[in-house]
Order: sequence, then structure tokens, then C-alpha cells
Amino acid sequence: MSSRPPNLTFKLVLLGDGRVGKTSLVLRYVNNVFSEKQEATVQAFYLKKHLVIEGVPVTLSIWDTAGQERFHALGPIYYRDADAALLVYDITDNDTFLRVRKWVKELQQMASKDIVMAIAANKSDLVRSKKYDIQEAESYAATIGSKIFVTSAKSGTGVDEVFIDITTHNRYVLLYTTHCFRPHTLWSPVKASLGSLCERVVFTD
Ligand SMILES: Nc1nc2c(ncn2[C@@H]2O[C@H](COP(=O)(O)OP(=O)(O)OP(=O)(O)O)[C@@H](O)[C@H]2O)c(=O)[nH]1
Ligand SMILES: [Mg+2]
Repeated sequence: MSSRPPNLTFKLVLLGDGRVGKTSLVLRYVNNVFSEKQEATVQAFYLKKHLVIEGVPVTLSIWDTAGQERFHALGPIYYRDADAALLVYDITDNDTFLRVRKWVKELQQMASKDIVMAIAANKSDLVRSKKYDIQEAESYAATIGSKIFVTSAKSGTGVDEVFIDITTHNRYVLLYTTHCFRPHTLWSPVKASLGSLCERVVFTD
């Protein structure tokens, strides 16, 4: 392995109903901008973000899909080989949460069984008193081994947290940062068994 740590590339797909704020979350995270007049996505939108997790450079390949029903059938193109899915709903509109459940079912049947999922309860700036009713969403997230993040693309609340958390929980990033990038911390039989994995987990940007 070279002394320079390799760049891990990690594919993240955003799914959710139309108008819930998927594109706005991505643009807030990558470019730190927000528009009240964000236009609906047609098919999908791609952006890249470089970040460093535990000293390891990671490239996030972000596929922001179109939420309008007429684009639903395109979903598999984007989630088929995704490492993670960020499921977005609008905290002020319960119907959009039902759509999250539908996407989860579809991912469980069609996507990689190792896909990491997180849920963003977006538009939290629209909820007065900051008393979010996300209990139902939290219980549901627990049943699918996932977490809820309360976000606002408008104010920026929770946005970095959700993207960083989902990246950190990617199994390759976890394995690489804990087992490969710091091999001296490993017990040697474990190191030997992971050796080939560490060699394989080399992605180029
Ligand atoms: N108040 C508020 N408005 C938001 C937030 N996020 C997005 N919006 C607004 O909601 C509308 C839809 O946002 P988009 O980011 O286009 O939603 P989308 O999920 O990408 O929609 P599709 O591309 O149609 O799937 C826009 O007018 C945004 O300005 C937020 O956190 N708070
Ligand atoms: Mg969009």
C-alpha cells in the first residue's frame, strides 16, 4: 500500500417524494447554498463531495433523484449499486413519510443487502417551538436499523451531520478506517485475515 491513503469512493442516493427538499439538502451540504425557488429535479442530479473521515479521504458520489411519481421507475438505475440511501421526507407532511416507507420496502427487495439507510426529516425550520413529532419515524427507523436526522436545508440544521454519519457508517469506510488505515492497532491474526481486504479497498477518484 502506498504511503498516501487512497481515496474511497462511496455512492449515496437520495430518495423521497417530490418537493421534500432532496436537492436543497445536497446543495446546502456541497455548496452551502439554499434557494426558495429550487426547481424540481428531472430524472436525477449528480454532485461530488470530498471529505475526510478519521484522517481518510473519502469521495461521496451523490445521486439526487427526482421525486415526482413519473420518474419513480428510474429509481433502480440509481440505487442498484448504491452504498447508502438517504430517505428524505417533509416533517410537516405525513404523506411524504409514507413514501419513505415505500422506498425502504423497495430497497429491501431490490438494492444491495448491505445498503446503509438514514432518514432525513427535513424542513424543520417550518415547525414552530422546535417540538418535532418524530416518535413514529424514530420507532420505524429502529425497525430497519436506521436513524432519523432532523434537518433544514434552509437553515443548515443537521445537514452536515446526516451526510457525515451515513458516510461513516459505510462498511468499507468503517473497515478501512478502523482496520486498514491503522493496521498497527490490530492483533496480527486479524490483520492477516484482513490484509487482502485492505488491498482490495483501494478506489481511485
Ligand atoms: N422552509 C424550507 N423549505 C425547503 C427546505 N428544503 C427545501 N425547501 C423548499 O422546498 C421546495 C422543494 O425543494 P427541492 O429541494 O427542490 O425538493 P426535491 O425533493 O429535490 O424535489 P424533486 O426534485 O421534485 O424531487 C423548494 O421551494 C425549496 O426551497 C427546508 O429545509 N426548509
Ligand atoms: Mg430535486
